Amino acid sequence: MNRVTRQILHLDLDAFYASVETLMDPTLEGKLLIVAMGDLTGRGVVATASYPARRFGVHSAMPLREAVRLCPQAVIVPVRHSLYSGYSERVMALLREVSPLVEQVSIDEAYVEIPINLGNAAGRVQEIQQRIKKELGLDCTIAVATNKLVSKIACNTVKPRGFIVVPAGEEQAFLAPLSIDKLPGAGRVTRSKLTRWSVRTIGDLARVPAAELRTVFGQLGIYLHEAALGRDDSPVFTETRHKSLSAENTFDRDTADPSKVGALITELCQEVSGALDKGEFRARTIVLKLRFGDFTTITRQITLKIPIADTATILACARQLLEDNWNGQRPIRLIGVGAHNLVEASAGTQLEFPIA
Ligand code: DCP
Ligand code: MG
Repeated sequence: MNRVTRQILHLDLDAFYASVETLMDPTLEGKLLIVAMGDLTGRGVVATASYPARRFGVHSAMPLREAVRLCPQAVIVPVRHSLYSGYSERVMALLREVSPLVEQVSIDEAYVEIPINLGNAAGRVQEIQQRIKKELGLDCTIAVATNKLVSKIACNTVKPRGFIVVPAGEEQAFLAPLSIDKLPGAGRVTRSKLTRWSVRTIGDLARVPAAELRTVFGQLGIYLHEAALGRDDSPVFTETRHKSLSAENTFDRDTADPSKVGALITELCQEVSGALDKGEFRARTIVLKLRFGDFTTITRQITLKIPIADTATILACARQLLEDNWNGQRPIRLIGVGAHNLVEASAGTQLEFPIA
């Protein structure tokens, strides 16, 4: 098989928001700590919890009320996004010192492609972990594997303060004993369909014939088969390969008023369109982000055959996504519109509104 062997590092900071809050107030060290969004008296939602608090069953996205019931002694502090962004940027800058091929995937998570000929890769990677601790005061977990999928899964198996290398050729064997819910993309619905083959582990999934998975799941089936074998060829997207633009805004008060929702979406689409024009970009993918009153957040996207930049088409995409994902009644707190998969303006012309 003609596979390029790569070394991909996946880094994820441990209990990120809680760790930053502890840096700000060292008396929180080792405490039962919950960082919460929204109303701290009960209507809020848990953003994250310190590892000691997790032992009580507290986890991200849990209603705060429930978290307080499980762990009444916990100290609760509100989220401070701008503070965490600063730390996030410093971590990413440090990673870029190691390799220019850094793909940030969330506020506290990144993939780094390490040069294949880098001597003593394991030692170098552990150095990064130590530097993040020493220079920024933060704990993180790092995994290295030959692809993004395996490094991400591996990282989650050794949290917190973990370090793991999955050697080339051992991907499938490494994944085999892990529960199927560790596989990104195998959500609740997919997992329930997989019970027909009695799939409980990733190894069980690897034994299901690819053709059967394909019949039941289509494209997703092909992914599931490849993933279970520990294969993933997806590239590490760096800034230049993966530009995106977005605009978002929060309502003063959660609303289900269609005219207010429509007006904000129009405004955001105009903003994104203006930014695309300015950078002489066009976008292949339009993303709508909705955060509802209970802080549940969804992002949905439409990918177009031809890249676009004009407000009318961006708006048509955003409205379609809204129609498909909002019942017109659930109060909305925040709306975001994003343009992803950007190309230079000269690379495509707008002819129509074709949805892939
Ligand atoms: N976050 C959030 N709401 C969620 C999930 C996460 O606000 N539903 C925020 C708080 C987290 C940060 O994003 O600190 C990073 O998310 P992670 O999933 O990486 O969680 P942690 O870093 O807190 O813990 P872990 O050690 O499991 O990575
Ligand atoms: Mg994390």
